[in-house]
Amino acid sequence: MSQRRKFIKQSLLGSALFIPGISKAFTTVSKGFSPGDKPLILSTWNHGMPANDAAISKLKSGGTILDAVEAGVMDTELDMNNLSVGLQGLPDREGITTLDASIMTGDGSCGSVAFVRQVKHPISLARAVMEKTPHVMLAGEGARQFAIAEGFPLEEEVLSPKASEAYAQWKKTSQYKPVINIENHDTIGMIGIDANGNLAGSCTTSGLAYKMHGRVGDSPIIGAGLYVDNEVGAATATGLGESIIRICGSFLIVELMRQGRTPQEACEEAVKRLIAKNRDIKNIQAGFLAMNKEGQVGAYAVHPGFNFAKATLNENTLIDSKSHF
Ligand code: SD4
Repeated sequence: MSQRRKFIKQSLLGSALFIPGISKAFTTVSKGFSPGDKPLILSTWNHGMPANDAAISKLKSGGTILDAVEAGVMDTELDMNNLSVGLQGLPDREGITTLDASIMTGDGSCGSVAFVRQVKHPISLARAVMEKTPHVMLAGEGARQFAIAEGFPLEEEVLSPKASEAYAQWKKTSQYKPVINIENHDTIGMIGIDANGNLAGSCTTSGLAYKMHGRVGDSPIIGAGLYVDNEVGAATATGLGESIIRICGSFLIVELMRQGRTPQEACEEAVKRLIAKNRDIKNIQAGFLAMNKEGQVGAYAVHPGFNFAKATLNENTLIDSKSHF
């Protein structure tokens, strides 16, 4: 039996061995989850179900794990019933929908766009930033110019009927209180691993409803909304972006896993840290989703209501996350 297998077996028996220097190769099995399947795709909220299906079908048709996490969230970006992702998402205070997205692979390649308008698939624009520029992040008008140069069609800037109705309602009081859903629909973050252990992730959102014009959340910030490292695992976040940026949430989780925590333990520690670093936690929802390179899974949120979808080649399941409160 290899050293690693021996270690996992011991971990399952409840031992908490920590071997400095070589610990990163050894991870314990997440409590409550069976040891990993590969390939595996995880994504946030109910809309993760159809997104996972799209990602898995991309893998089945020969796509890479990067192709899969892009195709998966593109499905959500087109969902007219989704008011938190894509151009049909709820607008900012000025009535303009602006989008944030990021994409990353386990070798450290990453790209993102922030505060971008009129682009139907910001995740694909983020991928183009990653693959075709020397940069990691493009924002606002520059991102839009890059989209034009790359041949992305620009959409007409009109709110979807549902967003328009909600905005009209909001304008009656125009209360400056960023709205974060604690129900089961919001930003999509997706992380995945292929059969060979290559990881990738994606995250895309229209951000907080009725945010200030120009506000950027955690989703396009590498290390906050998304982080992926083939040596360790991957994490993504949803919820109030400001609270997640403050703790570099996704990077924190990957680093905790590198130090030997399970994905579940790492997500719980990140929520603890977030609670410690943010005031008014009653009104802040944030949720984290992680996997390690063994394909073991963790999820945890500040408040109840967060769920995620977990898909293998044969099965796609919606799972409720545990929460601190
Ligand atoms: C943001 N994190 O822009 C996103 C919004 C979100 O659940 O995930 N809401 O802050």
